[in-house]
Amino acid sequence: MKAEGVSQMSDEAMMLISTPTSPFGRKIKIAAQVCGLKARLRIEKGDPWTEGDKLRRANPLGKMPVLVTSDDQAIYDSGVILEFFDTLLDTPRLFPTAHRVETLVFHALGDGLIEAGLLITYERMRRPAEFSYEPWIDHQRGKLVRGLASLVERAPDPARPDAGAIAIACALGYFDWRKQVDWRSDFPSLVEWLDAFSNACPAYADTAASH
Ligand SMILES: N[C@@H](CCC(=O)N[C@@H](CS)C(=O)NCC(=O)O)C(=O)O
Repeated sequence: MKAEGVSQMSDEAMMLISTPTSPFGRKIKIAAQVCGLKARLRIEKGDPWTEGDKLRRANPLGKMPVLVTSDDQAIYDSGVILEFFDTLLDTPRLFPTAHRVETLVFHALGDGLIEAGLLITYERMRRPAEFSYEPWIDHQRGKLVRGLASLVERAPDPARPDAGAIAIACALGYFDWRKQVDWRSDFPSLVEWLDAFSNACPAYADTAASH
C-alpha cells in the first residue's frame, strides 16, 4: 500500500482500519458522518499486536486508524485522515479556514489527552504489574489534569463539530471507558460541554462502542 502521493478521489469506497473502541478511530467515524462521507467507509478491524495483520501492512508503525483509498493508498495518522476528508469537500469543515489555527491547537490538545490516557492504560494493561512505574503514570496523569483544566478555561464551541471539538469529545469518551481520570467529578463544566457537543453532533452517540 502506498502512503504517499494521495490523489483526489471521486465517490469511491474507502476502508478504515480500526477497532470499535479506538478513540483515534472514533474521531474518524464521527468526522466521516459530519462530512457526509459515512456511506463510503467500510470498517475493517485491525490488530496492532499481531504480526502480519493488515494494520501493519498498511502502516509500518502498526497504529490505527488507517484509511485505505480505493486506489490502495494508505493514509495515517488520524489527523492526516481528517485533513484528507476536508480535501474531499468544497469547503473545509473539520479545519474551517476561519478558525484553522485555533482548531489545530484544540485538535492537538485532544490528541495529546488521548495519548496520555493511552499510555496510562498500556502501562496498566500491557506491562507486568511488578514492572509498573507509578511516577510515569503520575507524569501522564498530570497532562490529563492540566489539559482538562485548560479546557475549563477555554474550550472549542461545542455546537461546531470541527476537528478540535471532535478530538476533545473522543478524549472524554475514552476517559469514561478506561477511567484514567475521574473527569466528570473533577471538571463538571466539561460534562455540560460534552452534553452540548453530543446534542449538536449525533455521530458522537452513534459511535459509542459497547465496551
Ligand atoms: N497519532 C496516532 C495515534 C494512533 C494510536 O496510538 N492508536 C492506538 C490505538 S487507539 C494504537 O494503534 N496503538 C497500538 C500501538 O501503539 O502499537 C493517530 O492519531 O492516529
